[in-house]
Amino acid sequence: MTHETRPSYCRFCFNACAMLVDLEDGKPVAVRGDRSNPVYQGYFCVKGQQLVEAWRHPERLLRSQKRDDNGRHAPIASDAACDEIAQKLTEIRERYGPRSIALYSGTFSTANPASGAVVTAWMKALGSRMAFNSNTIDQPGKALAQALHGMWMAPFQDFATSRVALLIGVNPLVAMSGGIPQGNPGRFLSDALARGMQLIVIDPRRTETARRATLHLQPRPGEDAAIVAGLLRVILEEGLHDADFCEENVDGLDALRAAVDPFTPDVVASRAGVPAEQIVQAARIFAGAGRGVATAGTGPNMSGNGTLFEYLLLSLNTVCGRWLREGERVANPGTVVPPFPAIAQAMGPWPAWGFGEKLRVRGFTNTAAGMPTTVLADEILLEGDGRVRALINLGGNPVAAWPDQRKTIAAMKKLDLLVQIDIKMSATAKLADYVIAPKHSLEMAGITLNQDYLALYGVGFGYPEAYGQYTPAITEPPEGSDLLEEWEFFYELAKRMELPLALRQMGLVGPAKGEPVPLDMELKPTSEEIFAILMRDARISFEELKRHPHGAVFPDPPVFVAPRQEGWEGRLAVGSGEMMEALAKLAERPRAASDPEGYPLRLISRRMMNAYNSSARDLPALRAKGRHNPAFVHPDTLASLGLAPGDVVEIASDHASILGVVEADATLRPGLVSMSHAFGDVAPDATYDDAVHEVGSNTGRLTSVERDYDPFSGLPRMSDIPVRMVRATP
Ligand SMILES: Nc1nc2c(c(=O)[nH]1)N[C@H]1C(S)=C(S)[C@@H](COP(=O)(O)OP(=O)(O)OC[C@H]3O[C@@H](n4cnc5c(=O)[nH]c(N)nc54)[C@H](O)[C@@H]3O)O[C@H]1N2
Ligand SMILES: Nc1nc2c(c(=O)[nH]1)N[C@H]1C(S)=C(S)[C@@H](COP(=O)(O)OP(=O)(O)OC[C@H]3O[C@@H](n4cnc5c(=O)[nH]c(N)nc54)[C@H](O)[C@@H]3O)O[C@H]1N2
Ligand code: SF4
Ligand SMILES: [Mo]
Repeated sequence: MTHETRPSYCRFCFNACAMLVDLEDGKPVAVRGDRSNPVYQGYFCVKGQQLVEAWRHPERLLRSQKRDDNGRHAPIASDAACDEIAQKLTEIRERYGPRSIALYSGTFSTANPASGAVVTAWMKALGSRMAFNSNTIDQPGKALAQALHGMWMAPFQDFATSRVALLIGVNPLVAMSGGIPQGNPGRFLSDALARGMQLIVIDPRRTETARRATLHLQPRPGEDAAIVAGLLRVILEEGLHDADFCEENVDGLDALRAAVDPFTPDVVASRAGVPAEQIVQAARIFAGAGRGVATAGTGPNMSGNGTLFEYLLLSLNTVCGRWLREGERVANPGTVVPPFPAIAQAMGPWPAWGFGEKLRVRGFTNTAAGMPTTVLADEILLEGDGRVRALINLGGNPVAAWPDQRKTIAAMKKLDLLVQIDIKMSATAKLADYVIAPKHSLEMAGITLNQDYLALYGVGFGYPEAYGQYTPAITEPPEGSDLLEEWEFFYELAKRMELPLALRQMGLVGPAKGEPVPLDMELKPTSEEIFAILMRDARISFEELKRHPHGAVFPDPPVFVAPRQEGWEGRLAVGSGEMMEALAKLAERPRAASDPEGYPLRLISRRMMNAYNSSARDLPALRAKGRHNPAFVHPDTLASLGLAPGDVVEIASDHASILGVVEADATLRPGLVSMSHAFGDVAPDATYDDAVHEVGSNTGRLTSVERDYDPFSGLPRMSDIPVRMVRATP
C-alpha cells in the first residue's frame, strides 16, 4: 500500500481552507487543515473534516440519471444524456426562442472557477440573457447600493489596521461570511481584539461573534435601515463624520442629513426595541474610532428594505471616510485576477436596474445584482410568449432554497425540460428530467479565483492579504463512474448544438479585460488550460501560483493608492433620490405596523455550523447531530406558549405553514423563532410525521414572492417573517 500526503484546499464552502489530504493507494482517507499555511494557520471546520465522507458518500451520484414517465430515475451514460439534452434544447430554442431557456447558478457553481466562465460563454452563444443566480436571493442590495452610491477606486480600510468593526446581521465565526476577513476569522478577531479593536454587533441573537463584542445591540429584526439611519443622524449631528473627505468626494450629504432627521435615538429605540443610549454609543464608538468599517450579512438583507439598508450602510462608511487614501498600502490587491489599479478618487453611480432583459413579472429587469431569481418561478408558470420552458440548475437547489417553495415546485413540474447538475438526488434533482453527475472537488483542479472576486462583493469581504492557491486534482473518480466537470457538460452541449464558446476574463474593477478567447471546439481543453486563460492578465502568473502548492501570500510588488487623476470629477452619492424617498416612507411607520395581525412571533434566518444551505447535513459526523433544522426559541417564549423543548409545532405565516421541532435558546431575543433555511426537501404541506425529524422544515415555504418584497431587488422577506406557533397535533 502506498501512503502520501498532498496539499490542496477545501471547496465545500467559500472559505477555501488550505488542507492536507492523506492518500492510500491514491485514494483520499483523511483531510486536515494546513498549519503551515500563512493565512489559514490550520483552521478547518467540521464540514471540511467530512470531505472524504462526502467524496465516498453512498448516496453520491456516480452516473447521470434520466427520469422515466413514471417519475423514476435510472442511470444514463453522460454522452447519451448530452445528446438528448442538446436535441431538446435545440428544439425548444427553435420553436420558442432562446429566452425560453434559463440558467440558475447556485452556491456550488463557484467551487470550480471554470464553470462560471464557460457557462457564461454558453449562454451568450445560445443567445439567452435568462441567466439567474443565487446572489439575488442572498444580498442583492449590496450590488444595487454600490451602483446607486458609486465606488471608491481603492479598497476599504483593511481589518488588520482597524480600530473598530461594526457587524450587522452577519456571523463570520460560523458562516465565514464577511466582516472579518476570509481565512481564519476566529484567529483574526482574537488578534484584533488583543490590539484593542472594538467590536460592535447588531443581531437579535447573541451569536458566536456577538459574544466577543464590546457592544452588542439585540434589536427586533427588520429595523436595520432605521438603526443605520439613527447612527448616521447622531454622527452628522455631532459632527463626527469626515468632513474633509465628504467635501472633496461626496454628493448628497444635505439630502441625507434631512432624510435621517426623523430617526432620533428615541424613535429608533422604540422601533427597534433597544435602549436609545446604545444607538448613541454605537454611533460614537464607530465614528470616533477613526478606522474600520461596517459590514452586513444576510439577516438585515433578507428582512425587507435590503437595498435601502445596504445603501445607508455604504453611506455610513463613506461619510466616515473609511476608504484607503493616497499613499496607503493596499493589503489585498488581488492575486489570481488582474492587478488592482488603486486610485484615491471616486467613480460616480451607474445604473442599478432598468437595463438588459425585460421580465414579464412584476416589472423587473436585469439589475446590478443580476437577474432577480425571485421572478424565475413565475416566468416559468406565466403563459405567453417568452415563457421559460427549459431550466438548467448548476450547483443550486431551487426547491430547497428559493422563497415560496410551493410555487417553486409547481414551476419545476411545469418545465418542458429540467436539468439538474448535482452530486446527489437533492430536492430539485428528484423533480428533474436529467440529473448530471459532476466530479467531486477532490477530483478536480482549482484556483482561488472566486475568492479574489469576493473583495468586490461588499465592504468587509475578501482575503486579508494577496493570497492564492492552485490545486491539481487530488484523486481519480471512483471506478465505474461516469462523471463530467460542470463546465464540460456545457462544452459538450455547445459542441452538439454548434455553439462556439469564447471565454471572457473579469477584472476586479471595470468590465472584462481584453478580447474573449475562443475555445477549441474540436479538441476539448483541460481545466488547467481554462484556468490559464482566466489568469492570463493576473497579477501573479499561473506558473508562479503553481510553484506554491500549499498556497502563499504574494505581497510583491506592493500596491500603493495613487493620487487622484488630474481633472477627475467623479463623486460618491449618499443622497440618491430613490433611496431618500424610500427612507421618507420608512420614517412614516415602524416595520411591524404593516404586518398582518395574529402573527405575533418573527421567524429569522440563521446558519448552523453543521449544515451548508441544503448540503452537508447528510454527512455521518454531522448527521449524528440531527438531520433537521431546529426551531430555536427563547425559553420564556416557549414557556408562554406552553411548549417544551422537543415539541413538534406548527409554524404558520399568512402564506403557508410548516412543522418544526422547538429547542430552547437563551441567546435569542424573546418573541423570535430562529431557523436555518434550505431544509425540508419536497415534503408536502404540513403533516405530522417523521419527516420533520428526518429532513427538517422548509422556511422558504412561509414566504410569498408576490408581496412585501424589496421593490428594487425583488427579494421578499426571508427573515423577520411574521408567524404564529402552536403545538402540532399528531
Ligand atoms: N429563508 C431563507 N432562504 C434562503 C436563505 C436564508 O437565509 N433564508 N439564504 C439564501 C442564500 S444566502 C443562498 S446563497 C441560497 C442558496 O441557494 P442554492 O445555491 O440554490 O442552494 P444550495 O442548497 O446551496 O444548493 C447547492 C446544490 O449543490 C449541490 N452540490 C453539493 N455539492 C456539489 C458539487 O460538488 N457539485 C455540484 N455541481 N453540486 C453540488 C447540492 O446537493 C445542492 O443541490 O439560499 C437562499 N435561501
Ligand atoms: N456553516 C455554514 N456556513 C455558511 C452557510 C451555511 O449554510 N452554513 N451559507 C453560506 C452562505 S450561502 C452565505 S450567503 C453566508 C451568509 O453568512 P451570514 O450572513 O453571516 O449568515 P448567518 O450566519 O445566517 O448570519 C445572519 C445573522 O443575521 C441575524 N439576523 C436575522 N434577521 C436579522 C435582522 O432582521 N436584523 C439583524 N441585524 N440581524 C438579523 C441572524 O440572527 C444571524 O446571526 O454564509 C455562508 N456560510
Ligand atoms: S470553513 Fe469548513 S467547509 Fe469551508 S472551506 Fe473551510 S473547512 Fe471547508
Ligand atoms: Mo448565500
